[in-house]
Amino acid sequence: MFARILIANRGEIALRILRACRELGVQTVCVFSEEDRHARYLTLADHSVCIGPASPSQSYLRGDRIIAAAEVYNVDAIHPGYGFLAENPQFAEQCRDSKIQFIGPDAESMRLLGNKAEAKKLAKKAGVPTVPGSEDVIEDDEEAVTLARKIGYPVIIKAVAGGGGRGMRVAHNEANLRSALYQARMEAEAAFKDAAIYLEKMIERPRHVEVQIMADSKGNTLHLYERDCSVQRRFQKLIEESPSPALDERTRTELCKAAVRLCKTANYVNAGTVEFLVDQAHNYYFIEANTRIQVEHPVTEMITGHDLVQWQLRIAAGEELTLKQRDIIVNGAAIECRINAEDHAEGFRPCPGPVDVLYPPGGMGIRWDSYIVPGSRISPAYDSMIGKLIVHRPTREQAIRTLQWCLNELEIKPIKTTIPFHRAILSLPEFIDGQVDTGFVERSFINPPK
Ligand code: MV4
Repeated sequence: MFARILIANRGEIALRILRACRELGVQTVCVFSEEDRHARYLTLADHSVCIGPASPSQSYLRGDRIIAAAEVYNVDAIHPGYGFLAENPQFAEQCRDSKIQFIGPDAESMRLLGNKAEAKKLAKKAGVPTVPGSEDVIEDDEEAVTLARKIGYPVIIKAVAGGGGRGMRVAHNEANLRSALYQARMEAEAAFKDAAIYLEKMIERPRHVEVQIMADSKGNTLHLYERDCSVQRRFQKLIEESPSPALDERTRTELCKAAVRLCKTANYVNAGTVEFLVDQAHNYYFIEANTRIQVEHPVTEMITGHDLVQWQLRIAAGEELTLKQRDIIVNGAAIECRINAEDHAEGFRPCPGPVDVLYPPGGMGIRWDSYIVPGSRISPAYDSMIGKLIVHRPTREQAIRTLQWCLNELEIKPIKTTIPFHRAILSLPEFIDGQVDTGFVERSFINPPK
């Protein structure tokens, strides 16, 4: 195992990684921006280093400064967390050049899966179902028009360098499609410096189901079942759960096996997620792969009892996965609510500010993953997540019931939070019945009168 690692992130995931290090007896170096100077989790690290001003482009995205800090403190490895540099193949390469182990996949598989058209080709090669659409990048508009006629409208244009919903456009007819192609290329060029796009048939009312993968460098690839993240708004996930209430046993087994095949074909190492759309008829289609630990990993940890961040460190240190697929057993149901500093009544407007009162719930099977303490401030410079409340119970019904109690108990003052939103969602019959798709929040959320 490593003697010392650097944590190249902030907030709850920095603390989550720090805790995993403590369990493994690994020393920690935590980088921080001037804005995060007084964050309480920094006092728990063995060393902490300021790497620049609040703006991520001048601190948490500065790979050069992070590697400089890593060299000064003589660390063995860097954990990138999620966001920031976590899926940047250039940064993974710079770590390798500096003889520092990047805790994640290598730059090559990151680059391959980061290119959505290449990832889709790989899925086909691995025998994983994909959405009908272009075999490759769309070069000219007539090709797109012909293809759309064949597969039928509506179609979606996606940026090859996109992901997570960024750079997507829907076209309902031919006239739409021509202007959408032009706009999509312009947007993709501006956002990703890569105008390449591809085309897919639009799956109507899909569910978002993703499979957690763990793979070591000795050729062992396991899945830790799925998470259902259909409760989201504008590609921001709000509630995640495992197991998915929408899958039958046969579909679940197939989907998880498909995700393992894809990762084996990519020679993927470390923790990863394979994302699928599941339609109303239970057909599943690969859409993209994420090469990082995800925000919602705790629901998988709770139902399987395995610590994903500890395994990330062990795998990066060259250890073999001692777990076998038959050791991964689903126990009960877990649901996570993301508690954000946002006003849902005002279109989820961010509401940063001070936290004077914080009273988190607790107890058996109840987990509060947060970096916030009374006296903290939610900064407008970063995302608005305050913490994650996760409940694990023998059944989904019990998990929902306990979550309601926990949301009543959780007190965060004086800022506005998404606690009331979660209480409302958890009482809706569609959610209770597990009948939600990715349009659920937009459809059912009626703004309360002011
Ligand atoms: C789609 C789709 C429907 N049909 N692709 C959005 C995020 C990105 N990961 C892929 N996304 C979608 N791709 C086809 N062919 C609908 C979505 C989508 C979505 C997917 C996952 C979670 C939430 C979503 C919300 C809106 C649209």
